[in-house]
Amino acid sequence: MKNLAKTSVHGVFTGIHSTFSRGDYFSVEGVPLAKITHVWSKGEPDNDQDREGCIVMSADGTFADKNCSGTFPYICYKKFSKRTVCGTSDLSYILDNRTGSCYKFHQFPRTWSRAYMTCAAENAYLAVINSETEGKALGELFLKKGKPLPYSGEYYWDTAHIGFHDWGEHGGQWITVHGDNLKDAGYDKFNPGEPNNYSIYFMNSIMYEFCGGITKVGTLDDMWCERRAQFICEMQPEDFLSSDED
Ligand SMILES: [Ca+2]
Ligand SMILES: [Ca+2]
Repeated sequence: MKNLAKTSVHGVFTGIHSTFSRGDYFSVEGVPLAKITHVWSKGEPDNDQDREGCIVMSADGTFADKNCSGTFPYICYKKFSKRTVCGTSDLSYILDNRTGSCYKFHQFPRTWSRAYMTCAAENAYLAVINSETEGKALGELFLKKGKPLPYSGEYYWDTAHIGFHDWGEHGGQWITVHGDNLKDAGYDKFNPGEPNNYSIYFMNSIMYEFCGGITKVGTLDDMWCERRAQFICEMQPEDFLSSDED
């Protein structure tokens, strides 16, 4: 980490924080700071304005406490483990032989952009439907894996986020996260009456439906990006296989 931190003049976030009890630092794995070799930067830790609960490693390798809401580069690490046919150690990704893609159904509802980020963090992407077969397969996956959510305004309960979006000027131009329009991507079958761009007044502004979703019968719907929904990530096993042959 010291070597990597050298490249950032502002330092990098470590996984050491005191979220649970201010001033009592532990790593994300639960190791107390006392058991981690460290040297504090000059004048640190100062818990400036009583708002600092995360540790940043400076370019010289010393530690400073900082506001967790601050913006710093960060380093991810992952233990090496055996990968499945999908190219990931995440056993929730299942290969569907009908489409040749691997999918993971996320039951924890998120907004569209958080769902997008979650898939990216798993080395996948918000599912893109490329054929009638894939539309059907994802509808079935939703039907099978979808979890009943509380019937409230906070969640979609019959639509899941997938990877298309009304980009740019928000003029009803539906584009996948890979940049194709739906027809070119291979599937543009909206649910009857959709896309309807249903609008409501929300937090002092009008909210329109600029994000893409799928129903349990595999048809498409336009949805509010900010309302949380379950979602589907997709990854291509070929990416893993071909990179392995190189
Ligand atoms: Ca696909
Ligand atoms: Ca709609």
